[in-house]
Amino acid sequence: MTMLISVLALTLLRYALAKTSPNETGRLPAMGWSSWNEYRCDINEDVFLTVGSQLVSLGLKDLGYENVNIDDCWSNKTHQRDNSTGRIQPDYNKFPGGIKHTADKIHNLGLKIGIYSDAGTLTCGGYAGSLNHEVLDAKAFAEWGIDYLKYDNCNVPKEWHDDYRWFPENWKGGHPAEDQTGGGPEENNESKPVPAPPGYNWTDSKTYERYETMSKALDAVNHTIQFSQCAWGHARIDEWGNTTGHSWRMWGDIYPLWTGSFEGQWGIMPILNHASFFYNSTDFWGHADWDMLEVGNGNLTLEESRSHFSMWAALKSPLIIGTPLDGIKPEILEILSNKDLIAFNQDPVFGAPAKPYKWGVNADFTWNQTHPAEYWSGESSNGIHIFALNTLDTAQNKTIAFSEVPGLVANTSYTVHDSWTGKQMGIFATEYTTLVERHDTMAIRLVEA
Ligand SMILES: *[C@@H]1O[C@H](CO)[C@@H](O)[C@H](O)[C@H]1NC(C)=O
Ligand SMILES: *[C@@H]1O[C@H](CO)[C@@H](O)[C@H](O)[C@H]1NC(C)=O
Ligand SMILES: *[C@@H]1O[C@H](CO)[C@@H](O)[C@H](O)[C@H]1NC(C)=O
Ligand SMILES: *[C@@H]1O[C@H](CO)[C@@H](O)[C@H](O)[C@H]1NC(C)=O
Ligand SMILES: *[C@@H]1O[C@H](CO)[C@@H](O)[C@H](O)[C@H]1NC(C)=O
Ligand SMILES: *[C@@H]1O[C@H](CO)[C@@H](O)[C@H](O)[C@H]1NC(C)=O
Ligand SMILES: *[C@@H]1O[C@H](CO)[C@@H](O)[C@H](O)[C@H]1NC(C)=O
Ligand SMILES: *[C@@H]1O[C@H](CO)[C@@H](O)[C@H](O)[C@H]1NC(C)=O
Ligand SMILES: *[C@@H]1O[C@H](CO)[C@@H](O)[C@H](O)[C@H]1NC(C)=O
Ligand SMILES: *[C@@H]1O[C@H](CO)[C@@H](O)[C@H](O)[C@H]1NC(C)=O
Ligand SMILES: *[C@@H]1O[C@H](CO)[C@@H](O)[C@H](O)[C@H]1NC(C)=O
Ligand SMILES: CC(=O)N[C@H]1CO[C@H](CO)[C@@H](O)[C@@H]1O
Repeated sequence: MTMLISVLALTLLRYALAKTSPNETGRLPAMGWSSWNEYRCDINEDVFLTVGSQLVSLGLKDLGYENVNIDDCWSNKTHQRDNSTGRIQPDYNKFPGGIKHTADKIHNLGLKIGIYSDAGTLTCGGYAGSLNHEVLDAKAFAEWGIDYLKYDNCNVPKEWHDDYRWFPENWKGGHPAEDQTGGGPEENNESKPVPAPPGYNWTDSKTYERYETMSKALDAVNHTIQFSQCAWGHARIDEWGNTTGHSWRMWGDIYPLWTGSFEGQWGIMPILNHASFFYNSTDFWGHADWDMLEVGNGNLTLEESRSHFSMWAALKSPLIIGTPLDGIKPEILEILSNKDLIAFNQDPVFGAPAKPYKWGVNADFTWNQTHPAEYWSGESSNGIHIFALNTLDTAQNKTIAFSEVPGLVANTSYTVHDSWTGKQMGIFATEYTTLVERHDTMAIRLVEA
């Protein structure tokens, strides 16, 4: 009983810490579509209205993809703010009727609309940022009917630089709980930042202050706006992001590559390697964001797109589609429409993500940007989900030994459902083996037989 009470108290404490919002906004990972990955700055109202109607006609809205998110480059680049009111100005060539006009049309489709700003003086694309204009901009967004804000981290002026810096890309392994100093100096430092002392509380950082200021400005407006904090994992935002917002980016930008990086943007494996260690901060009301989906983009093979989608669903990352819906290939639409994986991502009862229970190619807890953890599992309302990623360049038979999977009970038979085919594969008591293609992921769900 005492045990039960302390567990309850702990649970309540956890939820008391996180930012919660009306209408369950941000309780579950966000789902939607964003213009950045494929359109970059080449956007206009038509892009979003077309996407909106396609989310509906392709059945994606019914699966939960409800946000149509305008990313960078929507505002007036040359004349950023109204001279007398200071209000941020839309680019009227791209949005002839203004943002509210677009928002109203998106709302008429039963969808939500997202916008983008930056916790610096300028956005990454050089448009107006919201630093020192948080209250004004939050009001404008609310008046326009904006439901979701992605808040980026470019062009932070010197006086707002952190005293200590933690950049996830500089972290090279170990156990996160034992590493407050990880990251070390920024590579192109002007100010020679030093690593934080052990036990440093990152809510004392200026990054925290920049994001908290916008968080409070959003709380003060008369419209619920989901807050997606794009601070790239800096200043250990995973330790405090659930108190200021609903999600927080964990790493630099994603790129449609299997492994390695391209011009500072990262492939799927390096991101998943970081996630193999830093998955713990996600629960209801707060989600580590491993960046928008590249499913169907670049040179990712179909198997790689499947792995990308299943692991992002498993991590309970926001699922924000980053591919054009116009002429989307049926096999790509099928991946994005996977009901079993979406159900895991959006489970109303279990908030924790899947966790690695075994690395696979390398010894457990090996930091390796080509071969991250391969075996993951997580509990859901529909059973235990297991994900087995094949990081090797040839097809592999992969075996799930039930005794290794947390939550499975010894000497119990389970019905195995294949999340990709939707088929029941039979009843198994000790293990389940199947062929996993190069860079593909086995995704199964086990229910006691
Ligand atoms: C918010 O994050 C902190 C730090 O990771 C964690 O202790 C707390 O449980 C989280 N709260 C919720 C509701 O997940
Ligand atoms: C607004 O201010 C800018 C810079 O001070 C000036 O160049 C511009 O003429 C002003 N525009 C209007 C409409 O007053
Ligand atoms: C930007 O604002 C200036 C000043 O109001 C205006 O002349 C110009 O047409 C605007 N540009 C766009 C693309 O809206
Ligand atoms: C960091 O400081 C904040 C604000 O004072 C506090 O709520 C939080 O518990 C502290 N975190 C840790 C890990 O001590
Ligand atoms: C906030 O919204 C409510 C409901 O729409 C409305 O009744 C109220 O007047 C609004 N308050 C302000 C300050 O706009
Ligand atoms: C909750 O959702 C309903 C229906 O969409 C909406 O009318 C209402 O304004 C929302 N309330 C808040 C506080 O956002
Ligand atoms: C995740 O959290 C659990 C429970 O608090 C802890 O035992 C484990 O060490 C954490 N793992 C990592 C990688 O931080
Ligand atoms: C895809 O591969 C081709 C040929 O190797 C290369 O030229 C192109 O840049 C790649 N595309 C992406 C998005 O990486
Ligand atoms: C990653 O793991 C592979 C397979 O064990 C190994 O060949 C490679 O050297 C490792 N890379 C690093 C950077 O440790
Ligand atoms: C996988 O297992 C099957 C059945 O035992 C076998 O026929 C096949 O050769 C194996 N494939 C690989 C790549 O090991
Ligand atoms: C599972 O079954 C085996 C063989 O019947 C038996 O030796 C073992 O004790 C059982 N384990 C549990 C936990 O019941
Ligand atoms: C470009 C630059 O100034 N780099 C310096 C960053 O800080 C490290 C450690 O203090 C120096 O070794 C670099 O020269």
